[in-house]
Amino acid sequence: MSKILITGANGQLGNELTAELRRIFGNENVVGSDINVPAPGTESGPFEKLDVLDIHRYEEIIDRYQITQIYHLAALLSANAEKNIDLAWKLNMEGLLNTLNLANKKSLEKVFWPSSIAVFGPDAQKKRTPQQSACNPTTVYGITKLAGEQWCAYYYKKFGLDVRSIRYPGLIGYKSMPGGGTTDYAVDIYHKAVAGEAFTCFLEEDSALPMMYMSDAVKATVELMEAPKDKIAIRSSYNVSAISFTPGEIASSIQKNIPDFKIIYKPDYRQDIASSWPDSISDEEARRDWKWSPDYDLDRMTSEILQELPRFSEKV
Ligand code: AKB
Repeated sequence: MSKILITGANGQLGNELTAELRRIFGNENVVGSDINVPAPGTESGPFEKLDVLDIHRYEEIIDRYQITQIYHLAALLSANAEKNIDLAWKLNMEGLLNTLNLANKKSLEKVFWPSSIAVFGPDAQKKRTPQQSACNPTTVYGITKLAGEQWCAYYYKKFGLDVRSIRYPGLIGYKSMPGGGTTDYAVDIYHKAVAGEAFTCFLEEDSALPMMYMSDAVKATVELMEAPKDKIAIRSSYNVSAISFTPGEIASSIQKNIPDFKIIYKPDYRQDIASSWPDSISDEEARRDWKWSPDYDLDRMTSEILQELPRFSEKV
């Protein structure tokens, strides 16, 4: 029986991935952990406060619950990382190395670690960026993700550790708020739209970025982790793609449902981060190796979020 530990379980992805893994493996077999403790009574399974830089506590939790798999999600995202480069390097790198070392020491079955489209820099092919395009990131977050990918590949080659990874695009969901990413405007915009307010966008109207609806991101993660080991040809991290849109296009998609919704453009430092990333991604390898295929396009995602967000906000 698999016993799973998720770090960063209170984050945007962690929250929804924890719920899905508990649905699949049973509540008691999925241990959530985060530096921030959830509100009392909101957890559906075991939860531990954990700073992934505290390797002794990390090891103690693995031992106590007899963990067999780790989903290591705790990290600083791109915009926050630019504001605190030392912490970004420390948390993103040491957190990953603690995870890989402990997984190796305890001979764990599998590890999942999220990389990002941020591994690409301005010299990568802009449209339908291939898996093997130049990786010369110009953000500290991208540098940590690129180094992390190389560490994952190293631990697989050197120690046979079964580490699997996805280069996530911007993730969009309505069940929890993201923190400190460049693509997060595409989450905030829906909150303003349902509140009947105008949205001030920190990116330019035509700044295209690769994006993905949260249920596709959770599906991709579970499918990658459940795929047979011999199908995982890429041990750094897989490109995955779903949707690509600009702030102007997401605003138009919202206006199909809320015609008087307004967007105002006030680009800030995050525009430089966005401009250094691809517009869209090619994910041939993920489609070939573990049959990846997304379910949501922009309009389907927009209608679902606009319908579900008010109901969800009432419940919490
Ligand atoms: C961010 O904007 O930092 C993240 C990412 C693309 O990895 N959502």
